[in-house]
Amino acid sequence: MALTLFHCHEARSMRTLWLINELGLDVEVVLFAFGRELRSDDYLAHHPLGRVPCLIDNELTLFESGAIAEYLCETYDKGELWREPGNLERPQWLQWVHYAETLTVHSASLTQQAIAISDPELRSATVRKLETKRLEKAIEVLESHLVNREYLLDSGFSAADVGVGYSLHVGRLFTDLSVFPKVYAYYNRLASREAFKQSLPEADAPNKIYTQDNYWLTT
Ligand SMILES: N[C@@H](CCC(=O)N[C@@H](CS)C(=O)NCC(=O)O)C(=O)O
Repeated sequence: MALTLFHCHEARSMRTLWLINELGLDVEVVLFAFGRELRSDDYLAHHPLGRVPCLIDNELTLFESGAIAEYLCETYDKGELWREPGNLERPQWLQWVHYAETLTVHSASLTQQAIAISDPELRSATVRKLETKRLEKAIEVLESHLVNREYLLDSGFSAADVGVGYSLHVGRLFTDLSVFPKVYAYYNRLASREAFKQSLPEADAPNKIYTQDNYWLTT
């Protein structure tokens, strides 16, 4: 088997796993608990920051989910998920593949505030409010873009939807997506895909980062 993916349930590595599943590739998934396990010397030899995703393809090691998406598409896609250089939609494809991170940085910060910082005294209501607002602003951009569109590109589903779809999967835990009807329908369209479902943990899987239905009504 050529591909190995280092993964934590519903972390950004889900973006990579989902794309691999869309591409129908074989992969060995090495699953970590989200936390200290990522800082072992063995893993730091692959990813210098001890984060996920990290993908190994034979001699090649890559970390950074947007770059991994580009690499997987240009190496393994038969033309459906990729928009190759020269394709008229290439610039838009690149923009949305990487816009996924514009969304996810806010959810990552909110994850830190609501989950990773276990002592409530150390959490910041101000950071939480600010990051929620910034996440919502970034979702508003999608809401406008998705008027009369089913997917980010006019030509249809692509790896950009995988990247952004993952961001919404986590973003919906921190703000009510139904407030954005186009985005809500778009997320549900993506979440009904088999490859998406295959990338989710089992309901009772151990070591999940997110164990509540959402974090915007509580704490
Ligand atoms: N921009 C990077 C971010 C990678 C990242 O920060 N991953 C998080 C999971 S969503 C992580 O591994 N965090 C563990 C930690 O910070 O200790 C990417 O998209 O690959």
